[in-house]
Amino acid sequence: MKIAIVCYPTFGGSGVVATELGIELAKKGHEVHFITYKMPVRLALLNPNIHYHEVIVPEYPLFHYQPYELALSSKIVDMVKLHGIELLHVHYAIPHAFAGYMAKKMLKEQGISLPMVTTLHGTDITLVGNHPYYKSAVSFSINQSDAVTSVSEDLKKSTYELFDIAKDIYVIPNFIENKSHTPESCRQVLATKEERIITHVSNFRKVKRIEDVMKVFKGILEQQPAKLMMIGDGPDKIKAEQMAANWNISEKVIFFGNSNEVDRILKVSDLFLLPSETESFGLAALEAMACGVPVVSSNTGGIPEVNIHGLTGYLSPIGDIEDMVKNSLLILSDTATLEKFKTNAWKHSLKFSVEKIIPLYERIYTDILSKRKNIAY
Ligand code: GMT
Repeated sequence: MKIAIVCYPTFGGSGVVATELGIELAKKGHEVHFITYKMPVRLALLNPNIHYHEVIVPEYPLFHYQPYELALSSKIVDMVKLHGIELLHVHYAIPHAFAGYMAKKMLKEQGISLPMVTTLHGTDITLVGNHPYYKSAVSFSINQSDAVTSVSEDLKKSTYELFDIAKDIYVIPNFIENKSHTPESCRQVLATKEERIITHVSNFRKVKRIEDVMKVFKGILEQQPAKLMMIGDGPDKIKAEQMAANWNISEKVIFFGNSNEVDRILKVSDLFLLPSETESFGLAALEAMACGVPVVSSNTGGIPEVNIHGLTGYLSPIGDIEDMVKNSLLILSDTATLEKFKTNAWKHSLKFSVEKIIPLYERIYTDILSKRKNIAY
């Protein structure tokens, strides 16, 4: 199949899922065309089946807002015609599903049919899409998609509750490449033998409740020698740095920024913290589990579909620091328990392996392409 993928090419979960999906599809022999405003961060163009087309939005002083959707939909039209692309898969409804719909309409005028799959990732539904300024356009473009997928049962439920959706939504969870969870030798660089390594990875936005990460770590540190690895960058990072300084624990917290060595750090970690306000899936938690790291998280959104209470880690009510500290100490306090949680986390992550999940997307592509064959344009 010749598939175009539209996504946000940044460090966000939706961009990571879209990029990894494209890479896996290319490995399986599909021709994949990424259409984005920047090269996706995890994309390497070493596979001859992977193509990248940059969307350029010319700056024009008359426009207060540069019309990205217009440039994107034109680029989709041009690339579909040039490369004979058969199917469009947009990740994140805003504005990709809308731009995709416009491209579909333009192509239809020229006798070309372009089926579109829209994957909902969470923030496009629960945090942004539901805003009155966007709601009508988001509902419309979801309903105009040929197939709609969501990354968790919880997100599917919220989408039906928040929008007027007439389409079936298929749940296809986030996925992960199988990894060995054998610790690497960099452990001693990060912490002493006695210290447990606690890790958090995110874009440090308000929804991630970075202050809770810091408070939980402080609670753990009062009972147990530990170090905190903070990976990623975003608006609330400064707050975390200030909290560490105010509590005189700066030497116990390492800020890595947007590191390319996330897996290496995860593989030596003992616990992953994800106290988010909301999380449609929690890809970061799954990435930690795949490296053999148990998770202490909030029990919100789709997280309980990934982190299983008492097996792969623990779930607590949002903002319940005391409970999160208690749960962290339950996991960390003795080596046998920690090893049991680590193994469980790794084993459970296999449920979300690429081999299991990619065929679910392929099945949707095949279905909508075969339906297209029966439609006369
Ligand atoms: O979590 C973020 O801030 C990034 C966001 C995104 O839109 O890229 O992630 C969302 O999509 C991920 C991939 O499907 C999910 O694993 C995340 O849970 C989801 N984030 C939220 O719902 C807050």
